[in-house]
Amino acid sequence: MKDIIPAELRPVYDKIINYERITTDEGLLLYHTENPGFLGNLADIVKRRKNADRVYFNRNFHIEPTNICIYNCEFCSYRKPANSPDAWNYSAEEILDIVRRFDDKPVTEVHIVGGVHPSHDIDYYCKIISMIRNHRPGLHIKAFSAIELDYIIRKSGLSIREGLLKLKKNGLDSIPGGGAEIFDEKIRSIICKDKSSSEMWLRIHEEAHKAGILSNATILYGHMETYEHRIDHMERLRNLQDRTAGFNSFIPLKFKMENNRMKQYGEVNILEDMKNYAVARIFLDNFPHLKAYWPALGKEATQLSLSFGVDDVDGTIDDTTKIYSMAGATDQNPSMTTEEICDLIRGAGFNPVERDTLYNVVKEW
Ligand code: V47
Repeated sequence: MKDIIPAELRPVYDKIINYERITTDEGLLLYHTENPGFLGNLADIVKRRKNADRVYFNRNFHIEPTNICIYNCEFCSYRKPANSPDAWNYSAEEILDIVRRFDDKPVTEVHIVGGVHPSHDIDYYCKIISMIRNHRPGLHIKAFSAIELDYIIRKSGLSIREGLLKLKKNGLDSIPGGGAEIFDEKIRSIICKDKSSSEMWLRIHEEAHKAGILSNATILYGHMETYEHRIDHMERLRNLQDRTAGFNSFIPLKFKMENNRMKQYGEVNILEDMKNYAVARIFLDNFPHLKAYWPALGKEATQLSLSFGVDDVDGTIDDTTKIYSMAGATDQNPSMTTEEICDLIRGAGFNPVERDTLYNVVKEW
């Protein structure tokens, strides 16, 4: 492999091979390389050190309590005005009915994320999770983005720590990675101007980690941001992870352009997606897992991503999320059986491992 390394990348290559952390400038150098195969090989080395030839998935479903939202992000295809015939806002009982539909299925996780509804508060959120907890105690509740948490905790008058502990007491197990978008303040002020700040997103995750609640992190890439912005985003995450070690996985989310106000940016091509996974895997040396969220990326690109550092494809989903279908994703009713996921993973030369949310092994398939 050494013979085919582009000259300008030799020092970075040596660092990676020697388990050394790369700098932001070196991360940028990787983004600018025109040799995706080389990047894939490097990311694969890093991935195998962490996860050998395992690729993880889980059996999960989503609940999206509402698509009414006080924020109006430019990239969002999911939000609807409260008076729209396409708007919804479920009661806690309706949410429990969704959970009941999975009573006879071996799911291990419910993922709950929605809009920031103006009338929701911490008591509504606590009610949802305590009803689910009582109904199905073994189900892991991964719920509420930092954006929803910021709103309901601020409204409650509690400190972030107190709010998180109250939710934890009612059954919250972990926090998903949504709402991070792009941390760069200038880009954030253009694509989601009134949303919680980057500082607040990072603070909520830090407080969660300190309170014993693990979480994920995302980036929304492939629109108006530059490589510098992506590296800056990942550096802020890497710094936080150095302090807390509370992130499980990093999930790059490719911008999808349908039915939102950012269509003019188009969508990046598959090589750019793969390059982004590879650089993320190499740069985020303290993140145990890198996830390709298949409902957003599509099944074939997800399979390819396994050769670019990805070790997790998320879950069975069972047609329970609309965020990406509304933004034009290929899979309009995303659902995969366990067998289909295992075939996808094996087809790329890896061993499928069913995990729970915290990456404990449920079954090696
Ligand atoms: O924060 C919204 C993104 C996120 C679009 O933690 C869009 O396991 C692309 O965070 N194009 C929500 N992206 C989804 C999310 C997530 C998904 C799967 C797993 C986990 C996890 C978290 O979706 C939002 C936003 O960044 N998003 N609209 C769009 N048009």
